[in-house]
Amino acid sequence: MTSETRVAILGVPIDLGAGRRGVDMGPSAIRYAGLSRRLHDLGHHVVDFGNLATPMVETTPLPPPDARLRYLEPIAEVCQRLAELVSDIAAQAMLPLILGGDHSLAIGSASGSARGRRLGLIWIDAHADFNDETTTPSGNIHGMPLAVLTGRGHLRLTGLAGKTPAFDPARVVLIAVRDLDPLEREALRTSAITVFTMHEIDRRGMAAVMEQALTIATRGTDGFHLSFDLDVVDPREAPGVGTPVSGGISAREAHLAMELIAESGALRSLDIVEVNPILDERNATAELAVELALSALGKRIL
Ligand code: HAR
Ligand code: MN
Ligand code: MN
Ligand code: MN
Repeated sequence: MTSETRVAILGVPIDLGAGRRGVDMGPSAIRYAGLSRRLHDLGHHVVDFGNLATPMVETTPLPPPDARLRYLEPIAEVCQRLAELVSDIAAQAMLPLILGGDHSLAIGSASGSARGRRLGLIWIDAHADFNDETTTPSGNIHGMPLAVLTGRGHLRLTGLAGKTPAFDPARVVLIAVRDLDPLEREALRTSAITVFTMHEIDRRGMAAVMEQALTIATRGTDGFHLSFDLDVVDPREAPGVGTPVSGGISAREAHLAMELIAESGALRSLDIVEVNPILDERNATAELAVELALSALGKRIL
């Protein structure tokens, strides 16, 4: 029923890009929820590549209090290795499934996936992650990956796809955003990225929004990368995330989005990020992450 995909799981236990600890344990929690076995039961061929080696906060020099790009060097180094690995996996006709970890890792995963091909980008997140060092209120790099991937940011980060920008903003869609910083908002308004805020989802429904998003991300491309931040789901259903924001999409709406993504047949790689087991309730958010990955990879009720 489900067409078999060769899925390559890769964990990136990093939390240097976030302002709060704990998302480094996300890959373990998602694996513990049965990701590999359940993908296999769905009919896929699954290879778990384990975790990328990542530095931890305790053994990394603390950035100065006024840093605008906190932990730039270690994050850039991790993202560079991640980009190589994802690019190699994709070249072997496998679909990379990257487990986070904070969202800064998408700089590496999405860049690696976009090497040598023209991909669209679908970003499902409560946040826009569109800050740079001049607009960030926090200096946290997990608030910057979408800016970097569309060509705005530090040179250590913007070139990892072997081209800048890694993604043409006209082929990038941001979905279910509801928390923007003032300068980030201005940058987003003047960019060519298509933004569907919570307002559009409430008004038009997830199905209509996703249909349009998929058209944008696939027109003239070789498929798309999906970056899915669990904080997009309302904290009542996904409490275990680094930066919860109320007023999010329901778990059902998230499933619908994933099911339409699977139906498109154009998904080339995906990130599942920002799961924070410290704040979770009996691993419910990690279990939701697994369910959503299954939907994105073809799980159907009937
Ligand atoms: N916009 C804020 C900042 O730049 C918060 C970013 C939070 N990011 C994530 N990823 N959790 O979406 O600091
Ligand atoms: Mn098998
Ligand atoms: Mn994010
Ligand atoms: Mn977010």
